[in-house]
Amino acid sequence: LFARGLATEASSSRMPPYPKLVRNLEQVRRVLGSDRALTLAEKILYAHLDNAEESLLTGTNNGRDVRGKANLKLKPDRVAMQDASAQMALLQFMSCGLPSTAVPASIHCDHMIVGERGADTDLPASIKGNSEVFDFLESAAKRYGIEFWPPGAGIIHQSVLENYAAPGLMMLGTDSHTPNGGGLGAIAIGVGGADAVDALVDAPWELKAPKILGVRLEGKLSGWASPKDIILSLAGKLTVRGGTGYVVEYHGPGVETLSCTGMATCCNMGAEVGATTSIFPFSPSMVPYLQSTHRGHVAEAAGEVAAAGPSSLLRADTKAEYDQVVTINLSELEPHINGPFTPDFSVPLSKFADTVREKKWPETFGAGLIGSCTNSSYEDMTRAEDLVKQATAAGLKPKADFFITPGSEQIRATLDRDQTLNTFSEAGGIVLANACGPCIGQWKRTDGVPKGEDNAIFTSYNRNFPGRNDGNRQTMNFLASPELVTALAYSGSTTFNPMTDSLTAPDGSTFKFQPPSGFDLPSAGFEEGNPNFLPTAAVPDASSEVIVSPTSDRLALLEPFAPFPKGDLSGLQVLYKVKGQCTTDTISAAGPWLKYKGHLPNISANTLIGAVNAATGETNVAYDEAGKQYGIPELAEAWKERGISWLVVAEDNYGEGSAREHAALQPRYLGGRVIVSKSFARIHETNLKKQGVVPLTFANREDYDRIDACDKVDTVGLYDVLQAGGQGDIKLRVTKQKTGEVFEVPVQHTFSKDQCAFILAGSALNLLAKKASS
Ligand code: MIC
Ligand code: SF4
Repeated sequence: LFARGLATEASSSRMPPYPKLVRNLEQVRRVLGSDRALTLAEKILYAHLDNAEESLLTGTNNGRDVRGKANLKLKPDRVAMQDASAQMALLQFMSCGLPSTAVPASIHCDHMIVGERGADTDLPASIKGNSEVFDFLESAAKRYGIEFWPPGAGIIHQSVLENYAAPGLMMLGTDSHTPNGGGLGAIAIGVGGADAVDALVDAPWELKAPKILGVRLEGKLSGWASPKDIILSLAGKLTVRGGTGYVVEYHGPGVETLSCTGMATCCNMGAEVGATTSIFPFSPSMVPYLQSTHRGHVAEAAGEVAAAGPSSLLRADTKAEYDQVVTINLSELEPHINGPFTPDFSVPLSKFADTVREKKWPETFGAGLIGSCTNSSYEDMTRAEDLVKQATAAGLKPKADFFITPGSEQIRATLDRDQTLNTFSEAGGIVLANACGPCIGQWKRTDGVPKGEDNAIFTSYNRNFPGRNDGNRQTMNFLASPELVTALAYSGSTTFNPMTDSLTAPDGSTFKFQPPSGFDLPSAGFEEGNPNFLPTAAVPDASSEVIVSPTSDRLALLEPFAPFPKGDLSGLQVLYKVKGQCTTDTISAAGPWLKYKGHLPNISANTLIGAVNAATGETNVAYDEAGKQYGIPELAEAWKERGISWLVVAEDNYGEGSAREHAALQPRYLGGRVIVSKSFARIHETNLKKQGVVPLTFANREDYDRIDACDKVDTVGLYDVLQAGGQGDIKLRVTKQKTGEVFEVPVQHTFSKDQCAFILAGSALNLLAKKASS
């Protein structure tokens, strides 16, 4: 073991470089013209450009059309990685041969921890079961000077909010909910491991300049409505694709009425609408939050920067223009429930019971789960506690199982001190480890619901894809605020509306919940908790040996992928034509597969196993040229052995959901060269390019109907486009397997010059390694 310690007020790496950023913003204004009004997101992003002039003036009609056009080359201030994705990120970083990371970085052990019986038993068991991976991460952290938050310390986004996020900071995180940090005014972006490596080696990180979607908040929340309802209702309006290519920027008078942690919840779930990130301007509630999390010095410095008013780095210019604006009146906002199976099916509470009956969803449910990285703030938990106290006073117990996941040791210890956890436990609630647990399929459900049986659960999490929590694709996960999940758990009924309906107490009396009330922040400050959960110091130590055993089934060093051939791709075969939703969970399932996150050959055995066959409606059933039936990864493997490269044909928002780069690495490893879809989710599209897989979209969406499994496909013009740095047209020449008919379909791409270079080199990592050795 090596030194652990909380970074204190003196820690410089937790202070955004304000003087530099303010200077950079002045330069940006010089480049774009001082009369150009900027949004908050633009200010922070552009102030992090490596070369403002080059990024903002190239291909942008002399700076007039930056959004959606410019390729921003950015220098983030820090990187955070979670244990599942950090393995691949570090394996890639290690192959660059540097002694330490170029920017401060942190690793958070959260995804590999199971939720079953409670923290005391689950945590030691999970540490034991994953010791090889945790040891690898800890030794790499020590070697390269990365702060290591051990298992039990908390979930990445909660720890980042409590320690690193700050107004004006720009950070990358290898997890799609990294935008949680926008609740503290940071531009925090979720990326794949290869993108994180750019920042870790000091190479500029590239992002197509996002458009800006303004969300204007008016009024003030009251009663049952909570910050979660802002984003649940917004997700209903925007859908899972509506935020693609946008930063969601909150503004308007309602902002000042929200708690800092409530704003983080809104930003967290911006990932569910596909947004690049979400952000709030510097606002009053950020100050006490920073102070109570030992960063009074950051609050003070940010306050000084923001004092310049709307023209400052930390606020939008008065005349800032948004590409789209959605207005939400908080005073009229109703609680919402989203789901099942997609986070954008949003129903106001008052209509939910009718919807349940109409859709024939189960009228009872088995479990209510609150907490996670999305909703485990002091405010969330004390509001839930208030409801539990009301029900307990009436002699009621939850009818559904009730689980609580604190987001971090700091919040857990504080809630423990203030008796909140005790209130939950006495009511029969089970407090799980400070980790992802059930949110990522690490839930050993013990209530005996058979696999394959329709059933419902309510969570205050952010995701609800099929099979996400308990591995049962029939479990309908409804997303709601922690308050609502708690109240519903007392009825066990999906049609219960705590705002209007009553329950019968054991003494026969009628019980009706009063609207919940809680506290934004603990009046006695936050507790530090178990000192063993504090992070290690960020001092590189070359003597730390990073061990990857050649016989391990959990970790494997990466072999470089072959470079692109000297010409177009020919003789590709369609491995699978996917119907409907295809998330990164579909492409690379989590749950039991999480243990292979550091072992590309082993995890590749789950490739696309959740994907629905467009021809037959079957899941994970593929057919080869002779009609022989396979599982998808098995067919890919068989074709790989025969030297056949393949492609996948898919519908909209392919790769939605997470930052999981395994969803790109695995197809690449198994011989996948092209994904052609109706549209892509942003992080996944970038991940594909970084790993040398070519993402293309149909120029005519109907062409999806013309290509089938086992058809042969050649690219036409792809090689020239790659060589020309992204200029020119691409087509696919399709030869129908059944009839021999040949035709061409036009396709589109979004390659930047740099991305062309990655694809030609075989992967971004190959290119980095080439640059490092030359
Ligand atoms: C998720 O919420 O889906 C995850 C698990 O946190 C993923 C990361 C991963 O798959 O490693 C994410 O959001 O990016
Ligand atoms: Fe963990 Fe769930 Fe948050 Fe992802 S969304 S970081 S799995 S708690």
